[in-house]
Amino acid sequence: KSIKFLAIGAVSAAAFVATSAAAETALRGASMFDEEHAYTKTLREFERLVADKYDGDVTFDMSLNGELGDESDFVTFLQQGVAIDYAVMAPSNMATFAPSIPLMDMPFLFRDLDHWNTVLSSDVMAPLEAELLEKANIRVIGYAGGGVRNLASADPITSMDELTGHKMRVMGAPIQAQIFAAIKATPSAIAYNEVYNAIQTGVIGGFENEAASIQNLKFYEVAPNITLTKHAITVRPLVMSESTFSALPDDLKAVVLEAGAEAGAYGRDLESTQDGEKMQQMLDAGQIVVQEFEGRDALLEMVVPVQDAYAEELGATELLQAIRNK
Ligand code: MAV
Repeated sequence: KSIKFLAIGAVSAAAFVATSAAAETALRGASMFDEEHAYTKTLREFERLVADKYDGDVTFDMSLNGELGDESDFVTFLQQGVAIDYAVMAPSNMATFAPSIPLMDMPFLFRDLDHWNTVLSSDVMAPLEAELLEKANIRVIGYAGGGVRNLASADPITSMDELTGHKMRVMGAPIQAQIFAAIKATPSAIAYNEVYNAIQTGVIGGFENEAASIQNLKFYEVAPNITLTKHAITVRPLVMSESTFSALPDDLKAVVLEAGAEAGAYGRDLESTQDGEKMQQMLDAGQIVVQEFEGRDALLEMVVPVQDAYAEELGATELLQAIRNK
C-alpha cells in the first residue's frame, strides 16, 4: 500500500515542476560560511531584493559552509556557468582567468576606510571589471567587503625580526606572494580550506585574514595571535556568471544589477561596522591575543615598488595612480 502511495506522490511532484518550470528562473549561490557571516548576509540581501523588485518567478538556492569548495573552486564554476550563478569573491581568487583583477585587493592599496569608500563609490575599477567580464566570463554586480586584514599566527609576530622568514599562507594571486615576500615573510599559496590544517600541523606558521572570517571559521583555535598590520581593507565583488546573466530576461537583468549594487552597499556597511565588534568579541572570549606591529610604516615603503612594478607589467600604471589619488 505504502509503495503505491509513494509512486503517486512522485508523479504529482514531477508534474508540479513541469508546469511551473516555464516561467521560473532558478538561481544558485554559494558561500564558504554559515548564515552568520557578512558574505552570506550580503547574498541573502541580494536574494531578498531581487525577489522584492521582480514581478516574475525567481527562486534561490544557496549552498553554505563551503559545500561547493572555496572561492578558487567557485571561480571555475562561475567562469564555466555551472553549479554557481552568484557569489561574493576575493579578486585575488579570480587571478587565474583575469590577471589584472587582483589589483583591486592588493595589500596596502588603501590608506584608510575613507579612501576605500571613495574608491568604491567611484567608477575607477571599471577597466578591471571589463577585463573580468571579457576574460573570465564573470560580471561584477556590486561590491561587498570592508573587513581589515591582519596577520593571524600560531606564535606572536610583533616586529620585523619575527616577521622575517615567517611561513604564511597567502591567496593564489602572484601579487599577494610578491607583497608578502617584499616585507620579508615566506609566503605560499595554499587553498583557503586547507589553511586550518596547515597551521595545525605546523606546515605554516599562520596566514592573514579579517575578523569576520577568523571568527566564522574558528581560525583562532590554531592562530590566536593577531598582529595589527592592517594591510588591507577588503574589496569583495558580488559577482554573477555571465552565462547566467546573459540568459536572463531583460527586466530581470535590470533588477539583478540594481539589487547587486544595493546588496553590495549593505554588505560593506555591515562588515565594516562589525569588523571591530567581532575582534572585540574574540578578545572578550579569550580566543585571540592582539598585538601591534612595530614599524608598520616601514612595511608600506617596502611594498610600494612592488605595487608599481605589478601595475606597470599589467599596463595599469595610470589606474593605480588614479586609485591612489582618490
Ligand atoms: C576571507 O575569508 C575572505 O576575504 C575571502 O573572500 C577570501 O577568499 C579568504 O579570506 C582568503 O583568504 O582566501
